[in-house]
Amino acid sequence: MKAMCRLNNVGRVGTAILVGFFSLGVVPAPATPPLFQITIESGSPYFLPASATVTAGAPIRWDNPTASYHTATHDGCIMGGPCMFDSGSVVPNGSYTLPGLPPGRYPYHCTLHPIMRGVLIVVDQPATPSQT
Ligand SMILES: [Cu+2]
Repeated sequence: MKAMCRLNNVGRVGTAILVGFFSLGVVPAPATPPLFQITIESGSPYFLPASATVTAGAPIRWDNPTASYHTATHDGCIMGGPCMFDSGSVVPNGSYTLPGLPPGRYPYHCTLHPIMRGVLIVVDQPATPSQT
């Protein structure tokens, strides 16, 4: 009598599958122009620089080192025009960053202190980056 004893080894189930996450998060995009920084001051001219020429798409950040709340509010927000940005109250030692604006001229003010006024002049990004 022959007894057949078979061992069925169903091993090797562990085929490692590596799922790459390379496609998540790295989106080729045009280089973002460098951040433009504006300082809020308690005295004139209040926004430094008060008249700022900024490249289209460049992030713009207002820093508030003063002891008071301030806003950076596009004039359009209170004049029935398109409201392109409004920081809301920026706390002392806080800041507000605007991701970027299309080309144009954007007068703005502080809603808490209407005497505080500034203007952003947003210009097209140069076709070829200048190297100086
Ligand atoms: Cu203010």
